[in-house]
Amino acid sequence: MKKGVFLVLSILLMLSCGNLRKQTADETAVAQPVGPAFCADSAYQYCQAQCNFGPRVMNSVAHDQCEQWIIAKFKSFGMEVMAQKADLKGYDGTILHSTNIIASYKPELSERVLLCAHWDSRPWADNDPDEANHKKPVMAANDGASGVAVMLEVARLLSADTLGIGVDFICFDAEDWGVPQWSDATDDGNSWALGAQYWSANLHRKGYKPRFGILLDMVGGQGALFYKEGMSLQYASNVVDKVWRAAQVVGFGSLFPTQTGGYITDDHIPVNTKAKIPTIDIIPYYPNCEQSSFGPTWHTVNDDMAHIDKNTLQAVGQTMIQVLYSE
Ligand code: AHN
Ligand code: ZN
Repeated sequence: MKKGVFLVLSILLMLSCGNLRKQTADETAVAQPVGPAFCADSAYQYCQAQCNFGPRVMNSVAHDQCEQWIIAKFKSFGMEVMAQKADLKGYDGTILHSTNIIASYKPELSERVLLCAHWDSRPWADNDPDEANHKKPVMAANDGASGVAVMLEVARLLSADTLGIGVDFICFDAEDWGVPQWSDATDDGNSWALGAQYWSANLHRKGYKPRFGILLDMVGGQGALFYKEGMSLQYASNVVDKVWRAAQVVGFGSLFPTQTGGYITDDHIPVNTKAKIPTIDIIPYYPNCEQSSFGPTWHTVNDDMAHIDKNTLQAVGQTMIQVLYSE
């Protein structure tokens, strides 16, 4: 009898312990960082290398030289690279000789993720505090080079490691020929993201259908905070949740506030509406910046390497690694 009671108690204890352990495991089942370490020094150098060509303004020599450099770089990491050329018409009638650069990791796999960024520089620093700069080109270290730099570093890491899904890196051209503030033309939003608009209507592969897309826009600025972007929440809230959770897991939650920032017309809009790929925009939001909610250097002559922060590149880059290696 005594033995029987002990047995029952033991079983109850075991069950409760098992149960307890399981609950504890669930509650503390905090995801761990996965994948290789993102190297911000390397990404910084890729940013610098693009800037060394000068502003990569449409129809310029620097633009074409940088195009060849980006293509060669992705190829050196073993990616399959496609250059999608198109002559696009700017708001002012200028014919823009545009190239969307598409680099693919494991192109044979059907399960894929899309990373994208624009690579062209804005021809006019029309948001500069000094009006004398309004028609000068933007170096675009942040607004252009940073997104490509993060993608190149991710590509470098993939080439040295292995991942069970395919990844496409698309460098969109002609994003930043949007109606300048000094122009009389009306800005209906359509003058921006011309390369992304073209690609979304002319996919590089028939039936291309990645699981989701992530646009990297201005991901290297000092003091950048990546609030959730409003259009991304409307089109792909599950992707926003996934990315913001990943940022937290890799220790950069403080750079990814969970509140909503702005509602931005950017390359991800045609990718969502025309290509029907759920795609989010990682773009900074500065709630207290007088110059611009995109930050103090946005569309100014100060968008240069002196205002790039390796910590910002690290936060976004390691978050991308976390997202990809968690798929
Ligand atoms: C708007 O100004 C509404 N969108 C700007 C998108 C952009 C320009 N991203 C970088 N440069
Ligand atoms: Zn811009």
